[in-house]
Amino acid sequence: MKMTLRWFGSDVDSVPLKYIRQIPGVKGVVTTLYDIPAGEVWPKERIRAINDEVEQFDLKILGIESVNIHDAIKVGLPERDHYIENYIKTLKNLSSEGIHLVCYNFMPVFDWTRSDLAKEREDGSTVLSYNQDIIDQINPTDMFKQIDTKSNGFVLPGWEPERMARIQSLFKMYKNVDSIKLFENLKYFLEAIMPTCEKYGVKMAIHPDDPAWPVFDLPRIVTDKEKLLKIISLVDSPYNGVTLCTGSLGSNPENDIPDIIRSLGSRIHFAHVRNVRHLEKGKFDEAAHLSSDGSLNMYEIMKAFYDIGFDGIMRPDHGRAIWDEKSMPGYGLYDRALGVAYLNGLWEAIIKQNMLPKDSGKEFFIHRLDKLLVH
Ligand SMILES: [Mn+2]
Repeated sequence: MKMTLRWFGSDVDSVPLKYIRQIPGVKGVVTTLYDIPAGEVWPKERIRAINDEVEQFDLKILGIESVNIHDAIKVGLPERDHYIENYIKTLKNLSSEGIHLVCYNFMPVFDWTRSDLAKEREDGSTVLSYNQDIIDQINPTDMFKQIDTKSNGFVLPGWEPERMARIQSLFKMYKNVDSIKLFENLKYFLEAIMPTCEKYGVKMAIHPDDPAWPVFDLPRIVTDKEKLLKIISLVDSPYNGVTLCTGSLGSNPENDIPDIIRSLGSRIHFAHVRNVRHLEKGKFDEAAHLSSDGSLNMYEIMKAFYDIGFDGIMRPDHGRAIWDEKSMPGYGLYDRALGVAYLNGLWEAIIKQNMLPKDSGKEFFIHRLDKLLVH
């Protein structure tokens, strides 16, 4: 397992690489070229420049989150082939610069959705929160305004102003796209890019929808075990994989996360690990990573990753806002660094517990340790 932190680039992120390097066990970042619109080719020089910047701090770019998918691909418009071609060029450019993991999502119109970006908790920290009753009462444009005014001045991924300016036309575009159509369009996209992924060794990792149910009557197809298994079977290639986001899938209490991890096994290429606190149906707050602070059993989740021999990229996900830090909501340094320390602690304990002499030979354990330990 390789522990990383998400980093949005020095122009955007409040957390400098210098600090990320000082978090114990973090050897890399996952990042993006925030200013390149979906559908355009990422130039090699830009990828090389951000790589050089990260390497100056003894870190590596271990994945991209995200290379966004143009709406024409998700909707299935005739011009999708052009945008798929561009996507393929970007994948080639990334691999030539040594980057072999790409996270993406296939959500119509909105990326993640929350009703509150700074809900105050009893200890004075704030968290992102979701309340279906509030979402049901507002229209998407007002929703954007609300999110924009509470984002501490940061542009949030998936909520870019230029995208939101087109919100009415985006809704129109998706008018005839139901979940069946969305699956078909995803299959078309995957079939087109997989030969390139296989040739250049780029692992694709689709991110679950957040929350894990339809929002504003838009279809959502990355929400539970059944659908995730369907997605990895759309093209049965090891490069067609998943970002296992415990918080997004965990927004629905019916999702059994350890079971989903074991079912997907080696098709999980990227792990987002965080906790959520379930409230009533359709309502949840984000939480600290610690199991007892939320509703998910983080030990069981990390144990499931261990059991599948997970040796991919992991990162803590959204943290609370604590200690008066001002950052993009969910993406401060402090609580995510606490999350890293906690997850690494669980991981070390699980590995060492499973090293106790058993029937398996010493060689097996050394091999497994080398593969699994944070290093
Ligand atoms: Mn996530």
